[in-house]
Amino acid sequence: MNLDLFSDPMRQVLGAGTVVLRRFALADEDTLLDSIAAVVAAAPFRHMCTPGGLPLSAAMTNCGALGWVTDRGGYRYQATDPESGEPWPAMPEAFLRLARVAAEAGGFPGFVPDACLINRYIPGSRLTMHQDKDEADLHAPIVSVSLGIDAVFVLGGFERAEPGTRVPLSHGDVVVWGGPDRMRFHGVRPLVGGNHRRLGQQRINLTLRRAG
Ligand code: MD6
Ligand code: FE
Repeated sequence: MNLDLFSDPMRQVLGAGTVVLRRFALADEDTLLDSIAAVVAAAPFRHMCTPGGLPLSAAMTNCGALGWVTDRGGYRYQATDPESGEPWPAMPEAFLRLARVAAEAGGFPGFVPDACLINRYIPGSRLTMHQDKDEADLHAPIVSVSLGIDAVFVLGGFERAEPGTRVPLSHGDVVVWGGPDRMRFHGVRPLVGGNHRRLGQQRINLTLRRAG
């Protein structure tokens, strides 16, 4: 008999400040997908280039007061979409609410993101190991929402070369991380493929941040 009344199979603790909330975003699926479509209609996905001039494998866009961009000038957050010169689309209510309740479930109450980077992957797309360190307040958590086909997220250490833990992420999974894990290297393995009933051969990842 299992007397561990507190273990929850939908909740996986990966580190002192990192928890995976399995299927946490599923209840909001329709609203999230409609909100993403509206953002993408105003600020289409594009392949931004690294400061070295190489196009990123994942296509990206943003919503919220600030958006993350990279180009020959470097990595930064800015209030306008460089493609249009217009402000990024507003942060949808559904994103704000999900970020708040997920962060709270992960031990970070009162989280109000001002930036959401939206990544789109197709089979073969990947994200090389990196740290997220362009945000003004590195004490705030990041809430990451996976939608569409499966991916393998790699949660590394504090040095780029450290081997990481492979974390499979599926549609609706939410990762909340912050505190002592906030500066860990992490990345996404090349997507294998698959076909998702709502998103076809795509994975869309939302990362909700406090950037300003
Ligand atoms: C992705 N995520 O899952 C990429 N960064 O597609 C990230 O790079 C990331 O999931 C910071 C915090 C959480 C993340
Ligand atoms: Fe990241």
